[in-house]
Amino acid sequence: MSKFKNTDLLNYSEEVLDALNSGKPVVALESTVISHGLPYPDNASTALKIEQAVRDEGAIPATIGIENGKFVIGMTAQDIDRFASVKGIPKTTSRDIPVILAQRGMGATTVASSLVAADLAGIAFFASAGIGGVHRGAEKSMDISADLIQFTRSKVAVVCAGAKNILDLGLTLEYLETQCVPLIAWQSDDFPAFYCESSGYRSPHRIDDATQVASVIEHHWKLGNHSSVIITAPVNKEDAIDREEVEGIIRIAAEQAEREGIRGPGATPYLMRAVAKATEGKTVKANMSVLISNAAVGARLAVAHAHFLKNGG
Ligand code: PSU
Ligand code: MN
Repeated sequence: MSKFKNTDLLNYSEEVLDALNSGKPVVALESTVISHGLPYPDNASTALKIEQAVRDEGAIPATIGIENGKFVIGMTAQDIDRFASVKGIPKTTSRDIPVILAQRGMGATTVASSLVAADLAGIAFFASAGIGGVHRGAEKSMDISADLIQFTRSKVAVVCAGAKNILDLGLTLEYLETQCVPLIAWQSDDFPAFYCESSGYRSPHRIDDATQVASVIEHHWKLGNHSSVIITAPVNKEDAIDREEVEGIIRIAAEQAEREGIRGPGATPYLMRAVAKATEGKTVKANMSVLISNAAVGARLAVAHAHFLKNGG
């Protein structure tokens, strides 16, 4: 018998279940980035490299998706190839989960829905490159990613490179503050902007020591919060893109989205594609680099957290 909840909804890989039962560090990973974030076959090869980066740091990867009425907690290479190549897998955010489960279809999990699964599965860490946020013009469109709301509900440490500056990062930071979500910049001063090293905004906290990050996470949970702690790590310097360089491109893409009436769940994929096209793939390369480097940071912190717990917290 597993010590975890609602296991009838969870289809664990043997490796992930073994790791969780023996207190080994596990890092949950999303699948929207596979099914919607990058073109095939780059998406499949990147997902495998992300998993390898987690293993290289001594943790076990658990790529998450939905299939056959259950969350997949730990995809095989064949699962990853299926999520990368099958057309029309719906982008599944938190509110879509019950529908996709009931219909027993495939679902590519976003940051938000992956956190729902990780929390149920008993996985303490999740890593991705870019979280959703408050969209530019949200004062009119009210487009605020469900990722931000889910952070207030899921007890998971989230390692990311901040959010893309297709969003309003100032408002995103305000929202996280209002919602009491701790935000820490790992070994840097600023809130990063995905493939840009800095968003231009300072992070409220900087921590350079992995054990201290583990301690912050445990303090947050000991305080009774059933919510996330966000830890940001910037893209590697050599793959970083200049903020000014993308700003003009984003402006044009956002105006075009507005003209074409692109709203709702299609907005983020639309903007990401438009920016990738306008930078002739430069952002795609940076995208892959930051996905891999963030997974490595997530794994390193998950390893430190597991040690911290073994040493009595
Ligand atoms: N940002 C990226 N790449 C992505 C996403 C965001 O740079 O692939 C995906 C993530 O799965 C994230 C989701 O959770 O988009 C947010 O979508 P929305 O803004 O519709 O909530
Ligand atoms: Mn949205």
